[in-house]
Order: sequence, then structure tokens, then C-alpha cells
Amino acid sequence: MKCFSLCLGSTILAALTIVSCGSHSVSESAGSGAVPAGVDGDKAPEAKGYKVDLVVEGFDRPWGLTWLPDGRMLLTTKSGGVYTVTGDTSTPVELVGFPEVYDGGQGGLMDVAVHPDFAKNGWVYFTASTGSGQANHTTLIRGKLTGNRLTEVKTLFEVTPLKNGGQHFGSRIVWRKDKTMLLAIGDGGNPPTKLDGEWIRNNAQNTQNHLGKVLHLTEEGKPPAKAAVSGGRPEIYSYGHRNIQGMCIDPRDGTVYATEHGARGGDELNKIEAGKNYGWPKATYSKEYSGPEISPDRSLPGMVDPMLIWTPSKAPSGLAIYTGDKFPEWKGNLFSGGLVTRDVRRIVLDKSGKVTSQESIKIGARVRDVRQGPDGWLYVITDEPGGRVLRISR
Ligand SMILES: [Ca+2]
Repeated sequence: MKCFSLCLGSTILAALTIVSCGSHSVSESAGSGAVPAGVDGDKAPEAKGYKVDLVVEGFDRPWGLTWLPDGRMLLTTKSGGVYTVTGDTSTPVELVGFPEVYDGGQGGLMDVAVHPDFAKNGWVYFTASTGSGQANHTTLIRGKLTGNRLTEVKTLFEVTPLKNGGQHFGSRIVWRKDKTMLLAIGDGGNPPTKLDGEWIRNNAQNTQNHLGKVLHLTEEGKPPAKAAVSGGRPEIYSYGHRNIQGMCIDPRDGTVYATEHGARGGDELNKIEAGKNYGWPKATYSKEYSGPEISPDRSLPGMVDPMLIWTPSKAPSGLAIYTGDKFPEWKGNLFSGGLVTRDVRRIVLDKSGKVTSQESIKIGARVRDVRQGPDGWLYVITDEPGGRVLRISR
């Protein structure tokens, strides 16, 4: 299997993660729905006019990346580390009273996001899987960062129900202008993972729990004033998602975009809107890892079609929208990390929001996150032992 050759030198756990993120070695057509197929991962032309430089390295499988208002980079590692980075120097953050992280399979310490009023309150938010291999879930954790010390740590929100196994935790945190947040949560896992006697993934269509959802929470981790899905849990913003690991918001108009992993093919880019159903697993371009259809339907009434699909899977990780001045021709484009394609995909949208083209920025390692830095360049972290922070510039 080609996907195993990609991760030689890494751990067995890393290899399992790749397998469950989709197989790049399988070539198949994308189906015949109304949605335009994505440019094949191997055929996206290479972007021009960029270079990739090392900023700092030596992180154990970094997962999330952001910046503090003072310009320091803030980074998480899957095994539970938090670091600040100034220039090419990283400093571990002392975590006081942080919950024990379940670092198994795809789980671990995941995203990090700084409160919009950090200068006043010092709050930093994290997502992590907690619990055991048999009973775990994604949680939202907040602490107060002073210098390189995190205190007043509190778990603000826990996904229900608990699930077993190390698959599909999500997760990304995105702040809205109104200082509430969106939180992406995975569907719980692939067959044979079950919950209450049925495939756990079917919970993506169940609006009475948090699996396979985008959630809307206040800064205290509470539901917003108005529920987006009538009759559903009040925190649910959108549903029918498999495993979102890339999400961003356009600061110009508040549009939310997310990328989610398919199984075998059918990775998706979606525009996320309140109350909507994104189809999984009833409408999907993805197939079972073993080959058969997951559903005969690519599209169904009342469900939102993706803006773009990737077959074979590129295993989309972090997602950013570029609003800087350093690459004027990239303004308004989306940038999606690829774990399997080991690149960053530049995705061009037209004025109506339709995808018109994509290009590949070659990284040569599993890309876990991509973000725009405060200096207007793009930054990437690589999912590997000794993981790196890389800068995409001119
Ligand atoms: Ca979908």
C-alpha cells in the first residue's frame, strides 16, 4: 500500500492515521452528480512565485497553530505540548492543571485559538480528546496565558456521547465577529465502530448529539441564544459532516468554509451555513475503504452539495483564507493542507463563490495546518516527529 510507504520512519499510529484518512493510491472516478469534480490531486498544476523556508523544527507531531497579539506564535503538539515561538526559538508553555489528553489514533491535543479580547482576558482555547481508548470524546478547554504559563484551566464543553476508538475527533475552532465560536466535531469513526448497535457515523444525521457536527458556542462553551436547528441540540450549527479538520472564516464578510475527510475519495470543501445538512453519510461521493458504495446518492433534496470534492482523497487538514498583501494575486483564495498529497492547495473562487481552479504548493511532508501569519505570509506545520513550521513567501 502506497500510503504505508509515505509514513515509513514514523510510528505505527501515524500509519493507521493515514489509512483512516483515505488512500491516495486508489484512482477512481468521482461519480456523476451535479457537483464539479475537483481537479485530481496529482494533476493540480504547481503554483508559481513562491518559496518555502524552515522557521523552526523539532515538535512532536504539531497539530494547531495561531499567533498571540504580541507576535509570538502559539503551537500545539498532538501528544499534549504547547509552545510559543519567537523567531526560530520555541519555548514550552507550562500547563497548570491541564486535563490528561487521550493521545491515541487521530486523537490528542488538537486545535488552539486565541480569544479576540486576549489582550484583556488572556484566554486561549484548545480542543483535545480526553478519556480512554474505550470511552473518549472531544473537549473544549480554556486557560489563561501569562508569559509562558497557562493557568485557570477549565474544561468548558464536552462532546456527548462518549465513543470508543481513535478515529474522527475533528477538530477546529473558529472565532466569529460576535465573539462566539464554531467548533468542528467528527462523526466518531468508520465501521466497525458502533454506538448503540449501529454504525457510529450515522450519528452525523442525528441532531440530538454532537457527533458529525459544527457546533456554535459562546466564550463560556454554552449554546448560543438562538438554536440553528429547530428540534435539535441548541449547540448544533450544521450537521451531516464526517470529519472536519480544516475550517476558517472570511474576516471580510463572515463566510465560513470547512474541509472534511471522506473515506475512499470524496473529500469535501463546503461553505458552512447555519441549520444546514451537509449529507454525510446519506449523500456522499466517498466509498468504503474496502470499495463498495457508502450511499448510492451523491446529492439529496434538503442537503447541501460540496463546493469541491477530491477523489482520490487528499486528506484535507488545516484551512486558511488569504487576506494579506504579500501575495496580491492570492487575495480571497483558500489554502488547504493535504496530509496525503503533502502539499497546500490554493483554491480560487470567483465572485459568486464558485471554485474555478486549484494549484499545488509543494511541501513534501504531511501538512497538518496552514494559517496566514500576522506578517502576511502563509505558515504550515508538518505532521511528523520532529515536526516543522514552514513559511511560504516570495
Ligand atoms: Ca457532504
